[in-house]
Amino acid sequence: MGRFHGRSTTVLKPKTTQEVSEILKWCNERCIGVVPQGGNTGLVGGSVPVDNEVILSLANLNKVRSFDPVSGILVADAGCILQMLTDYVAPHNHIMPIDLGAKGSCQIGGNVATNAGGLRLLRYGSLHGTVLGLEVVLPDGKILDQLTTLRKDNTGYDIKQLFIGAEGTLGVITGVSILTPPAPQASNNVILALPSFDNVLPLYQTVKRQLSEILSAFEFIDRTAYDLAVKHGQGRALSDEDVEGAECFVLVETSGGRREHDEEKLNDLLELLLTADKPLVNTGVMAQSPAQFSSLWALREGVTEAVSKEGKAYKYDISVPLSSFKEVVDNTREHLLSKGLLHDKAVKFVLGYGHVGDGNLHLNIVADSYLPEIEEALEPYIYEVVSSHRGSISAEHGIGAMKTHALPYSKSAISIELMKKIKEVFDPHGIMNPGKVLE
Ligand code: FAD
Ligand code: 2HG
Ligand code: ZN
Repeated sequence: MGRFHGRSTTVLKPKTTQEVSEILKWCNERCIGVVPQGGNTGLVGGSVPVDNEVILSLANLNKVRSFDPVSGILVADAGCILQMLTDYVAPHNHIMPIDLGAKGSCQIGGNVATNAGGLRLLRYGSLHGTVLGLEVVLPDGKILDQLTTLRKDNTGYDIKQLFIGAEGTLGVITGVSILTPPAPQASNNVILALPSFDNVLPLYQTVKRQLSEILSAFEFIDRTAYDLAVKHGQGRALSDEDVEGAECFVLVETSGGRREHDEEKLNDLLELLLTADKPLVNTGVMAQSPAQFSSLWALREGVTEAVSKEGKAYKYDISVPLSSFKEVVDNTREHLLSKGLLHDKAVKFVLGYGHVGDGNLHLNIVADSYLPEIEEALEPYIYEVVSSHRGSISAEHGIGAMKTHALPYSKSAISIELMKKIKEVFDPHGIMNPGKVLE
């Protein structure tokens, strides 16, 4: 993101869990801070040092340990890249339960450490459910082996859950055991152009009702996000006719057992939508080939990349009620306008996109450069809006270095006190990813 910088001089790239253990033991004895680094794709500065910590890269811990094609349980080193694991399980007709735009660079350990959500959460749930076990090196060098492959294990506190989403502040994840679902026999997608954001909620209800068990994604991009994706070559643009009058777009994906059955359901849905007295959508473009399927996805997945090509982005990854997605984006735009910061005055675009099915809005503010006056206009303004909805200031990207000061907007004083006590138990010398999550 070009927003966070440290001044570390040392990157260590261990090849084994034992080496990770020796590094942490050595650093712990000398109270030297350590920043675990996966694919470095995180969006809140979590993998970047704040000072001169040692960077511990997991890139060389990158082997699959085992895969059971019957249960679908995969055990892999934390440094395995997500796309590599997807390719590994594909010939066995399985898929990873998580998918995200950064799949070509992010690592499974980084995904677990951030509890990444992504594009398949609607169907396969969060990593808190699909991760069955972890191997973690604790700050004092002890190796916590909880790398089980059990579906059921109610033997007291489930300690591995604490590391899922801890962003490297409690220990270094070195191995992950994860349940991979069977690959759907048929996948399809369609992009729907909507005349108004007000139609998104009724559309979601209709789509859920019509597609039921085959619905696997329901993703939203507003017009600004779509235009930026197209401008920066993400996916293939729809025709002028298809986008005319569209205020926003929804990408619907189906994953089912039989192509004809799923296509029939999708076609019925489109017919219902387009022939209604007051149609919820202007038009719908259904993928006709695997290439088009990927291209439609690229329009949605490519927004982050398009935004970073356009300028410097302030990213707010928030959970708010679905009904207020547009209001939050529009009000932020108005707010920046009232401060004289919009358009030729530093901020170029305010856009919204995200995971409708998960109630997760990505509010991005794109500027020519990072400026203190923009940040002052955005914070605490946005956090107060989120808090007024009893929402979350970080739906899926984590707290990292970016949001430590804002944690009280989403967590009570008692929760933060307990988090600090947990941190103290695992990491009394405070060497693990200092300055992240907790101030
Ligand atoms: P890094 O960025 O290297 O690290 C992230 C955090 O985890 C840091 O705090 C780091 O210290 C810690 N960490 C990394 N590895 C370990 C380890 N082995 N043990 C302990 N701690 C560790 N996120 C979503 O939730 N959903 C999305 O849809 C999504 N899409 C994205 C799309 C793009 C194009 C990009 C660039 C990012 C996206 N993200 C998304 C952000 C997401 O958090 C990361 O992509 C991913 O989960 C981080 O993995 P990583 O290996 O790059 O971790
Ligand atoms: C997505 O859903 C990611 O595309 C990234 O979570 C969101 O860049 C962002 O703000
Ligand atoms: Zn997201």
